[in-house]
Amino acid sequence: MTVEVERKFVCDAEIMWKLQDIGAKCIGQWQFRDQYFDSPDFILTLKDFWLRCREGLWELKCPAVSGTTPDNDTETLCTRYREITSLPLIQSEVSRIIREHTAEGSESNSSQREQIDKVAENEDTEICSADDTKWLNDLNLVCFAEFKTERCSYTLEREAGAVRVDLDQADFGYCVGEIEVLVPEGGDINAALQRITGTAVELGLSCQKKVKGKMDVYLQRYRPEHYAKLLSAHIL
Ligand code: V4E
Repeated sequence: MTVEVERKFVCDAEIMWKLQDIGAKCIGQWQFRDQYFDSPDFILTLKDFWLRCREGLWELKCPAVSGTTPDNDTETLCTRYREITSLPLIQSEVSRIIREHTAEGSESNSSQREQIDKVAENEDTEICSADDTKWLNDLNLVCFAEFKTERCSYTLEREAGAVRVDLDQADFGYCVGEIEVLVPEGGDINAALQRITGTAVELGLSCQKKVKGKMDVYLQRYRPEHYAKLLSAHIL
C-alpha cells in the first residue's frame, strides 16, 4: 500500500515553460475515464473514502492518519490518502465501512447484512473481473460521478527523490495541476511534503489557498446535494 501526498495548483498559460525551465521531463500524455461510486446516502464519501474505476482499474483512496507536519501552510495545501488497488482488499474494506455504518444506525435487514458479509469475505467474487458489477449491487453502490481527463505528466528528479507533476483537463471544462509524491507504507511523509513544497517554490506557485480538485467542481456543478453534504461534513 502507498500513501499519495499531493498539492493541487491553478494551471496558468506559463506552466509548461516553467516546468521546462526547472528541468521537468514530460513522461506522457493520455486520456482516461473515471467513475466514482458510493451508496445513495453517501456513506463512503462522507467518511472521506473515494472508490473509483479508471479504465477497468479499481482504486480506493482512504484518509491517511495525520502525522506531524513541517508547518500549517503545508498541512492546509497538501492532501494525503492511502491507496488500495487490489480489488479483493477494496471489496473487504468497503463492505467493512458499510457494515459498520449500518450497524450504527441499524438501517439494514438481515438479508442485506448477509450480502454485505458475502462481499467482505469475497465469497461470490473469487473470479472477479474488473467489469464485475455484482459486488457493487450487493453493497448498493451507485456511480455518482463520471468524467474524462486529458493528462500531461512530468517528472522532476531531485536529490531527495522524484516528484511528479500532472496537468489535468477534465471534459466538463476544468483544469488543475497536481504535484505528487507516492510514499511506500511506513515511509517518510514529512520528507514528501517538503519535496512538494520545494517543487511549488521552484514553479513560483504563490497561491496559499487550497485549490479545488476536479471532483469538487464536478459535484458543485452536477451533484449540489452531495456537494452540500460533503461541505457540511468538512470533507471538501
Ligand atoms: C481524494 C479525493 C478524491 C478522489 C480523486 O482524487 P484526486 O487526486 O483529486 O483525483 P485524480 O484524478 O488526480 O487522481 P489520481 O490520478 O491522482 O489518482 S475526490 C475528492 N477527494 C478529496 C480531496 C480533498 N478533500 N481535497 C483536495 C484538494 N483534493 C481531494
